[in-house]
Amino acid sequence: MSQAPPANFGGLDPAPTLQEARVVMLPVPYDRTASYQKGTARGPEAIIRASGSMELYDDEIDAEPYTIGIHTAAPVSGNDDPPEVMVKKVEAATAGYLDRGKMVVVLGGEHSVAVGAMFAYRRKYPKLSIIQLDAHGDLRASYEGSEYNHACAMYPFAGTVPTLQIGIRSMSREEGILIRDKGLAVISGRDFIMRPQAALDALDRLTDDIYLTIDVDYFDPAIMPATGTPEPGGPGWYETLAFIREVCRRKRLVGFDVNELRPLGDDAAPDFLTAKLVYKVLAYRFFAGGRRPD
Ligand SMILES: [Mn+2]
Repeated sequence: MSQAPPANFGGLDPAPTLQEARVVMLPVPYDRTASYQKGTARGPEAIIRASGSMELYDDEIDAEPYTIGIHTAAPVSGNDDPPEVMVKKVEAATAGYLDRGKMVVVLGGEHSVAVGAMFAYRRKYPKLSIIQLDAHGDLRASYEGSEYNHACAMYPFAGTVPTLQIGIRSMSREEGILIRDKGLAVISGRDFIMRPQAALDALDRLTDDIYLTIDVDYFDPAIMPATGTPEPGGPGWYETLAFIREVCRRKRLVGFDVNELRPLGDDAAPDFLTAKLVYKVLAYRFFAGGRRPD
């Protein structure tokens, strides 16, 4: 048995300090409001563990993205906190790192871990737009007694900032009405797969500063079975990467989160997919967009 890599994103040795890092990984091991299956609280740890066995060289873009400096922070919040407290803690932590000039990458946890991060980013970037990759609309005003339930993650932002929701293929009737009434930009899983150009055209409706929130149930369950509420008919790996790369080329990706990984334990492939997804987003943001790593 070889020695386990250090417990930070990328298994970096030595682990970059906050001072020398451009990017901060912020684990939020939280699944208190999960409605179907618990277990996403173990997501951050599984992502970090898998990332320690990942190649740090990106062959697609011929770069080593970890050289920007990736600092893994201590976890914020946990299931002892009610959702509104968790959201506040994530918002405060995110705002603190943003003030120090860092890009914060929240690792969930259920999708509600993104809400506090998006509040903090919106304050830092007043012209923020949000792109959501997800199977579900997450547009409920409240669910099971809380407005911070994972099924409500996008409600505070939809219609308030420009949004683009991609991969959506499951929603309530009320969410469907909201989408029509507010004229929200929503591209279903089917449309994204059949007409990827439609998603690229929709980018024109967004501002330049983009926040990306990725619920892994966006992906087809064939490659991402490890999530609490899987939905058939999701996009695959390469078409998703191509889209994210194009977002980074056309816009300024200011931050992102990845959430809803529910580790299976005996199948590590989804953990590796999620870790690599995080690393690919960093690769595109800092090395493939024709922009300097600022
Ligand atoms: Mn979601």
